[in-house]
Parts: sequence; structure tokens; C-alpha cells
Amino acid sequence: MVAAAAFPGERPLYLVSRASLRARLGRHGDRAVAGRVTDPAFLHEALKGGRGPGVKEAAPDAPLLVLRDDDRPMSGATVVPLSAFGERIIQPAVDRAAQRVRADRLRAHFYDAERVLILMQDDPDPDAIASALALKTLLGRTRTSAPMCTFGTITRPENVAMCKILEIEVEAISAEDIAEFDRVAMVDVQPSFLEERFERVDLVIDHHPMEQPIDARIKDVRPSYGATSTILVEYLRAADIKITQRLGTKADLEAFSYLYLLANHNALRRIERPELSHEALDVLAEGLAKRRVVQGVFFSHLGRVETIDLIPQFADFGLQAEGVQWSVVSGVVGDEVHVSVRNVGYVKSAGDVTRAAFGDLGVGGGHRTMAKAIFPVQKLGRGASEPGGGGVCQERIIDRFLRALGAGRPPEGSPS
Ligand SMILES: [Mn+2]
Repeated sequence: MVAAAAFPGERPLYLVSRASLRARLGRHGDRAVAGRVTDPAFLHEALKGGRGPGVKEAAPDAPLLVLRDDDRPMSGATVVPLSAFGERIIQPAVDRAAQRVRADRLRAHFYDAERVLILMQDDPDPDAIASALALKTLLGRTRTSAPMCTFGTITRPENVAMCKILEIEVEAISAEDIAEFDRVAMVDVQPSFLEERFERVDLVIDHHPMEQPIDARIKDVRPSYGATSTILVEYLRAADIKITQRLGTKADLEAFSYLYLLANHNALRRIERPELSHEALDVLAEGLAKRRVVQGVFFSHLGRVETIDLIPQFADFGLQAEGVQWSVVSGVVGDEVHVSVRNVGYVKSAGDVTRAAFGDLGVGGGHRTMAKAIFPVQKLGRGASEPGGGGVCQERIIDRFLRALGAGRPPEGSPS
């Protein structure tokens, strides 16, 4: 099949190889000519004979669109393979249909529940809160029938402030409270990430890689997604009509949109953090240039820094490097080395590894994903505390950290 038209929006003239197809197109009101579509003489004749002003005047410069089984090029024509219809039209439609089924199934599962527990991790972040809010909306629930809960508490002041502004209530509960709910849903977290044990989990929606198999009635874990709230957006879209009709309040959806933006674009970082001075930028530029990535660990020693804040800030940043699971950033403040450690969350505990690596030199420890060590710079050995000893510091920190991680250190010069 070949279609020709002169201008955008103009109806095409179909050049087809079978008379039956021409008849069918004709019955639908389309213009069609049958013949040998690969024969230049036929094309020439067909375009000249084409009724309608556009084609006649434009021939033989009329644009040709060829639709066929393969995408072999054809001179003077744009070829559209039939498979493109599958990729661009059928596949997205199938995805939407599948998502709608998932959303319906999820809502049916919670339909007759008296009280639903929507559980987040111990220190809920904007992604978790947005996801919980989206789920509450999707289920058409209120604060009372589906409270958003955590076993911990929101610690970051900007997250606390944000909840206040958006009038979002996050309840702190304990393990005993689980019994008061007849359904349990987890967002942005998985049962194995929590210390509390559950008799039954109804739903897990998360984007973190699975540490252990998840025992839940419904699970939707997509590690390729940057945020759990992005998964929830698909659910909300799939259930769109019903939501606007009788579910979720406008305020909830507005708060969700705002949080979703934060979770996905990290806009908060820009708002919450002061501007970097030019001196600080120079320090960061050098730290970036001297970075070492060894076995999935981003190392950078910043040398002398004026503000301690720069070290954890840069450690957060290091974790964004491609293929990196750990970020270890150090700097010298006064006569002490400060080391900030971050990890992606599904590896060994940052606190344990940091303590093992530097605990004997001073203090070291922290949480699962964030840790810190502080010790006198002389403790890193000869040369470390002298001017220009940054390289020595870097090397010793790398050695100690990789040993504690159990990764060992590859011989000099081998690819990292
Ligand atoms: Mn998340």
C-alpha cells in the first residue's frame, strides 16, 4: 500500500496492489487506485490521474508514504513498517489495559476493609508520603479509614514542614497497633526492610530492589523506576475517571502532585540548601576531578574544607554516579578527618561498614544508608597530615574502606 498526499492534513490517495482492497477503501470514502505499486510507470500514471487538486498539482513531487511488512527503504518514499503499529499503538494500549486491570484488582482487594494500614518506612521521605497519599486516594479512603503510618517518625525538618503546609498527617504507630487494621499496605518499603513482623501483608508497591522474596497478596515492585510515586501515578491514571467522579479530594491530589515533583526532581534540595560559595565550588571541582570509582564505590577526598556541610552534601551527590552503590567522601576540618558514607540501601549497612573501616581511629557508625566517621588526621599514618598529604589520605581511606566492605582492592592499574 502506498499513500500520497500533498500537504499536511490532506487526505491521502491510496495506491494498492489489489483491486479488492481498492474497493474496500472506496466503500469507506477513501480515494484509491490499484496496480503494480513497485512500477514507476504505474506510480506516475496514478499520481497524474489522481483526482483532487492537491495530488494532481503536486505530482510528481507528492510525498509518498509506504506501508508494508518490512522497513526496507524505497527511494523517494517514507516507509512505515507494520510492526510500528504494534510498537506505537498496540503496545501502549495493552499497557494501559493491563494497568487498569491491576488498579481494579487492587481496589477490589481493599473494597470491604474497615480500616486499612498504609505503611511507609521509618523516616518517610517525599516519595513515600506521595505514594501513601496516592494509594489513599486510589482506594477512596479518608484519614480515619486509611491512615498513613510509620513505625518511626519524620526526622528531616523540611519534610516535617512540608507535611504541615500540605496538611498531611503521618501517624506514628507501634507493632501492637497492626492488629487494629484488617488490611496492610506498604508503599516505598518492603516487609524485610522493617524489624516488625507481619502476620499478613496485603499489598507492597515499591521501587527498591527486593532483598528477600516478598510475602504479600499483591506485589508490584519495579526496581527500574526512580520513585514509588511514579508507579502510583500509573495507577491513578488507570483509575482516572472514577477518581474525578467520587474519589480523592482535590486537596489530596494537589498535595500529591507537589510531593511527586519533589520526589522526582529533588527540587527540595535546591530550596532547602544554601547557595554554594565560589570557594566551595572550587573544592567540589577538585574533589570531582580526583574522584576514584573502585568496585562500585565512589571515593573523593576534598582535602581541607571550610564548611563540614560540604562533605555530606558531596557524598549524597557521589551516589548519583553511574554504577555506584556506595559513596565515600572525606575532608579535613581542623586536624580531623570527616568521612561521610552513603549507600543505595540494599547493600550492607553503612553504619557497620564505616565502623569496621574507621572505628579504631576515632568514632564511626550510623544507619543503614548513611554513616559518618571522625578521627585525627595523623591516625592515617605518615605523610597524611603534612601539606599536600591529600593523596595519602585518599589512598588509605580507600584501602580501609574496601577491606571493611570485604571487597579487597584490585591491583593498581586494573579496571574499576
Ligand atoms: Mn522511594
